[in-house]
Formats: sequence, C-alpha cells, structure tokens
Amino acid sequence: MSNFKNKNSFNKVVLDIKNLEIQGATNIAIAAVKSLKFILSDFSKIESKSNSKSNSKPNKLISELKNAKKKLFKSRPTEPMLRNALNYVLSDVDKYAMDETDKLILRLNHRIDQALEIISKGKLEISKIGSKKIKKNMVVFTHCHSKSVVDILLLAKSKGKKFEVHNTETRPRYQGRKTAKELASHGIKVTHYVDSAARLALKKADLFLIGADAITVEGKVINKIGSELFAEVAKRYQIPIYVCTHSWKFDPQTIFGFEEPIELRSESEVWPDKPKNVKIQNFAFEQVDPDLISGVITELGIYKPESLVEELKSRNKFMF
Ligand code: RUB
Repeated sequence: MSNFKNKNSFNKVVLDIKNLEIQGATNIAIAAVKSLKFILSDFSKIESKSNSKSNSKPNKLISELKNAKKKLFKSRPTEPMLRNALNYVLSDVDKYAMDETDKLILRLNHRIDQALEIISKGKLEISKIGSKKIKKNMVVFTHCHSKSVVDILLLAKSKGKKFEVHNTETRPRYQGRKTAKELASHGIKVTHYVDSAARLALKKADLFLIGADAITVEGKVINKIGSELFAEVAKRYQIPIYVCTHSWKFDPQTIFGFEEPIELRSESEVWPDKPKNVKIQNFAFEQVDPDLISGVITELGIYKPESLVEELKSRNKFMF
C-alpha cells in the first residue's frame, strides 16, 4: 500500500466533491479528471522503482482506474459532465490491456490534458458568446454559483461594459454568496437577495443567466433548486432566460429512458435541530421546462434546447 502515496489525495477529491467543497458542474468535472493523475503518478513511480525491462502489463492500473471512476461517479451521481469527462479519458482503456504500463500512463496523461483543454477552451467560448448578451446598464439576474455565468460576467466587465447583478443567496448552502463575493471582488455592482425575494430581484432585471448541471434528451435543463420557479417569474416579466453551459452536461443515458436523478440532500442541511415530527424535503436541483428557455449558450453556439441535442449527436460522438 505504501506504494500508493497519492491515494489520499485522490480520496480527498472524492470527499470534497461529495461534501460540496468542490461545487458547480464544471469545477467538479475538472477536479475529477485531474484526480486521475494521482493514480497515474503512483503507478508511474512503481514502474520506475521496479526498474525492470520486463514491460509490465497494465491490468492492475486499469482496474485501479475503473475503481476510481466508479468512486468519482458516485461522489455526485447527478453530474453528467463529470461522467462525460471521465468517459472521454477512460472509455477505451481496455483496448490497451496488452500494451505496456508506461505507455498507457503516457497515453492517459495526454488524454487527461486533452479533456482539460476541451473544457477550458469551452469555458472561454461560452464566456465570449455569453458576454455579447450583456448590454450597457443592464441588470443581470443569476441564482446559485455557476462558474460559466460568473466567467461571462467577468469577461463583460473586463471589456468595459457597465452593468449590475442581482443574485439570490441559494439556501440551504448559500452558493449565491460565493457568486456575490466573486463578482464584487472584480468591481461588479451586486445586490444580494434572499431566495424568497427573487421576484423583486427579477422585476428590475433585463436578463436572467443560469448554469446547468444536466441537459436531457428532451431538452430539459437541470439546475439548482429554484431555477424553474425563478424562470417562471422571469417569463411573466418577459425577461430572456439563457442557460450557460458546456455541451458535456448533456446526459446521453437519457436517450435510453434513464430519468436524470434529482439530488436529495440531508434534512440537517436545512434545519440541523428540527423537531422530530417535521419532515424536510431538501432537493438540490430541479428541471427547467425547455419552453421557458430563450436559449442555451454553449461553446458550440446558442441553441434552443431541442436543437442543441441534435447538434450534440453529431459533434460529441464519444458520448453516444
Ligand atoms: C451548482 C449549480 C450550478 C451548475 C453549473 O450547484 O447548480 O449552476 O452546477 O455550474 P452545486 P457551472 O453548488 O450544488 O454544485 O456553470 O460552474 O458548471
């Protein structure tokens, strides 16, 4: 076991994802993909220690990676981007079972770097496209903490655009505070509202930007609880609603009838010392009806939810 020096670092990432220390679909996918490097680095050290010219076969490494993938999948089962990113790296790993371990390590390190590059280029593209939607003196409403949304706003600010943001605190975990802090620290004017004041926040808004955790084959978007409620209010005030997301949030399993699960978190997050006979339902996410969505801003361009799925089938073949 002492050979596996990075195992704790890997397990920490799994735990941090589980406990929301690492949150937001894109951050989760990046952390998950990077965590595979800990395992590769352990095996690389073992290979160089054994110093053999026997060209060892990578069976043990492959089974360790499959195990790691399972653990990461389970750490946040409601995150298709995490699954897609890990599948991008590992989907054909069995093909290399007859190869040498060090060659597979090289190949996988390269594949991880490619996945990270796709994600980071995608983020940049989403920011570029999204920032064009922000016009002078606009009030932009957002909910929870989406790095995709934050990056759009930061890019717009860096281009010299003058606008302000209204955001909601996002009980029970207050991810909205993270958004408010990040934006304010870059000089963006932010007004922070409790969730139940979202109508007031939206009334004065010109644009509603949210992130996404998952996109289903029916074009439904799954995002933080409250998203559909606020989208319905926004619709009433005729405020355009854009979902900002990398295309890797699409869940190909939904094609085969799999229902995207909605994360049900612990009661204690909402009310730690609640009376025994009070039941709490703490859903973390909800589906947003495609009819409420003006467009989905992705790295591939802006799409209506239904047409995005068609585009993905031809562009992201590895998912299908
Ligand atoms: C975060 C959340 C974000 C999406 C998209 O929820 O709902 O809007 O994950 O984020 P949680 P990003 O805090 O429970 O993970 O745009 O960063 O991928």
